[in-house]
Amino acid sequence: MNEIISSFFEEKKIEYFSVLDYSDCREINHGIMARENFSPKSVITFLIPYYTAPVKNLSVYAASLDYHLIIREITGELIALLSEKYPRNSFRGYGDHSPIDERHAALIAGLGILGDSGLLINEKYGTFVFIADVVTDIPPDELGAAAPREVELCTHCGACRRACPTGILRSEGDDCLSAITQRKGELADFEVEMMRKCDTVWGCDVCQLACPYNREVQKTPLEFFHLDRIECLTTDILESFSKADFALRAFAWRGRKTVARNLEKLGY
Ligand code: B12
Ligand code: SF4
Ligand code: SF4
Repeated sequence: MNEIISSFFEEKKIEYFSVLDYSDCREINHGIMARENFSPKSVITFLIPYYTAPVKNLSVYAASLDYHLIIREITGELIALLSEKYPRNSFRGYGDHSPIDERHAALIAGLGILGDSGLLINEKYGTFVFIADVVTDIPPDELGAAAPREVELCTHCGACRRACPTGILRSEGDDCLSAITQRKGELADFEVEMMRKCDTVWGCDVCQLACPYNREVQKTPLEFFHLDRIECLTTDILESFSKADFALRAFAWRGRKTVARNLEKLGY
């Protein structure tokens, strides 16, 4: 492993990272690299643990400030550092909008195992990790890339499948509750009822909370996630947000209307 990369992550308190050959990754958005006229050769993949504490009516991730902010900060700093050493090379940082399947990359990098919940499970932080990546045209051997590993699977205990409110994990439902809470426009009565039952106005953590690998999940060492947490989102809190405050939240990308609708439907 390249020394610059290892010491950078150590300083940032990021314990799980690896370098992969881009060709070992699974491209899910073929357009991105072509549009940018960029020929990727390596991927630096890493985990951002985010568990803080239980939250009342939100997914744990949505209680903290928008995780894209910290992903942008970390990938930006890493890119600046690498650009000094490799001035002729190009870099792109991603988290969510990556050209590759981020779970697949983290899995073949050995950063965790694949759960039946569809999520990557890390040995220390359970499923409560975001996956981020920096893609570059530096050849993989120069960065000390690891060979891809076999994907290891969870114990298939079935707890996540049984707990899933929509049945999507049992191939019975059409949509994940996380997606339902984020959908614009009208929601069907049964969808609102599911949100009420799971007490969520944004996201869904049901399969994660049922998973035995999350029983002793460690809190994130990253201060970012402990700052400005919302314990329970209400209409009053939402209305008190200035435009700038609202923009710092993970649910901001769908606009105020969608979140306000969910709060109103659940009587918050
Ligand atoms: C679109 C999307 C969603 C959609 C659709 C989810 C979905 N299941 O694809 C919605 C809005 C529903 C959603 C919800 C959530 N999401 Co989401 N989502 C994404 C996004 C942006 C793209 C996913 C995608 O389209 N993948 C491509 C499709 C084709 O892949 P797939 O078939 O679903 O993936 C499976 C295979 O690749 C398989 N697989 C992998 N390797 C191998 C190898 C072999 C040999 C085989 C056979 C299979 C296999 O594993 C994958 C998981 O089952 C990713 C970021 C990214 N760029 O990857 C985040 C991502 C997957 N989401 C994430 C999170 C945190 C969530 C939520 C927990 C948020 C919440 N609390 O509400 C929920 C969890 C829902 C769930 N149980 O999956 C994290 C997952 C982190 C982790 N620990 O795994 C990601 C990686 C974002 C990130 N940057 O960290 N999400
Ligand atoms: S996030 Fe919720 S609805 Fe989606 S798969 Fe997990 S338990 Fe099912
Ligand atoms: S709840 Fe059980 S089946 Fe589901 S991901 Fe966790 S270990 Fe796997």
